[in-house]
Amino acid sequence: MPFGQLVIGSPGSGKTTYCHGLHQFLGALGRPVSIVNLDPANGRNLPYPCAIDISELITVSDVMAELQLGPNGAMLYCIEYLEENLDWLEARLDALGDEAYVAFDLPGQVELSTNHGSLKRIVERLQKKRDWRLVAVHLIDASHITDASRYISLVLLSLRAMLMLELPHVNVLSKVDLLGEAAGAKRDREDGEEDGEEDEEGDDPGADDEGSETSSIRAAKSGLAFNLDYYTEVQDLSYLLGHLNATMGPRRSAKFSQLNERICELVEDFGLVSFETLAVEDKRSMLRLMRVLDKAVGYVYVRSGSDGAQERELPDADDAEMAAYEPGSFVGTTGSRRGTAASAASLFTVADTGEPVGWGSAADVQERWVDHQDAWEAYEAKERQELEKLWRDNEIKERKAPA
Ligand SMILES: Nc1nc2c(ncn2[C@@H]2O[C@H](COP(=O)(O)OP(=O)(O)OP(=O)(O)O)[C@@H](O)[C@H]2O)c(=O)[nH]1
Ligand SMILES: [Mg+2]
Repeated sequence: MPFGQLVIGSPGSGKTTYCHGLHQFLGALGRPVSIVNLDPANGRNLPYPCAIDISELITVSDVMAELQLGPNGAMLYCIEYLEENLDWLEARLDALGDEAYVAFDLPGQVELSTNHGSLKRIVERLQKKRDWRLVAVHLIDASHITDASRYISLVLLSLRAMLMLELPHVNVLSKVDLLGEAAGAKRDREDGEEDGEEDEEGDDPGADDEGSETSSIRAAKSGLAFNLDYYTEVQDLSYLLGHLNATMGPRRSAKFSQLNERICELVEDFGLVSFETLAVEDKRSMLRLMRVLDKAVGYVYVRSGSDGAQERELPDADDAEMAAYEPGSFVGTTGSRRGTAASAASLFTVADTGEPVGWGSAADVQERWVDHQDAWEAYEAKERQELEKLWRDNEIKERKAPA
């Protein structure tokens, strides 16, 4: 059965870059991956090899020229046109085979995933008629969390997309490697503007916890109002009210405060939104996200027993870790085998690779990219140099060794 990721998010949130990264990452793991460009505004110079490209069917520029529409109207027209000609897409997706794993690179127009019906209907048809298993990956530029009102807007947007698409859904704060920079710029602006001004903010979300003073001071120093895990877990939003009200400026009124309060309550009542993080060039970050996505879409239980499936050396059938992952028909004893209930391809490249050290939580991401980015970069550069030297030395030794 084919699997796929529907990569959605606002303009510039990193969808195309992520699809490219995913192609390289899954390719390196030996997993199947095809990228489908469904953004009719993407030119032909896409960074990834494109398995299917909507621009062969229709492009925004052609629609703008022929129908005298603006870019947004032309985009919506293109997606409606795709819906009407879904056979075109289905035939090409079928050709990728039953074992396909596809990432759909979508346009940045958020209305496609929040209120326009075409994308939802396309997704429904792929799921119902073609048995596709899809997960929505909603990318959101992490720099928005430095501003309370932008953060709340994006939480609302994420909630809306979740309710609209009705898919397994993973929201992702993208470009976390730039978060330190964004937060630093915000801190510098505020230092300049509000020196000595009294703090109007709510209490710290960790105020009752032991050591909370340290964490709140750390957050304030980083330029974020709270630590990163507050934003990823969408914890008690009432702590943001002070920040939200402070951004209203002269228009500030009791009614606006109440509106903010109701919005926060609404998001909390649904209790659906949380965020993963992503720095696309960082392998550990990609690995962590893939583990979450594979679980969300059920890829950990995929079979790899069709023709051409790779044989892999697997551990003993009595292996406790292996057994824990394999529901149902566990066959074979030792050595290589194919097509067990939970495939080697999925489990041993994704689910069972062990937790990437030091990258299990938002606190680690904050440590790496916000609080001590320079120190980590220096450490990693040194590590890289040492490894390169080791490789060079080994190469020289091998060349010198008699054949
Ligand atoms: N530093 C950093 N930059 C990133 C990351 N992901 C994307 N970018 C950059 O963000 C910019 C926008 O990325 P795109 O992949 O084009 O974003 P998009 O969501 O496809 O944009 P639209 O298709 O216009 O909606 C590019 O300059 C990317 O190089 C990331 O993880 N880290
Ligand atoms: Mg794009």
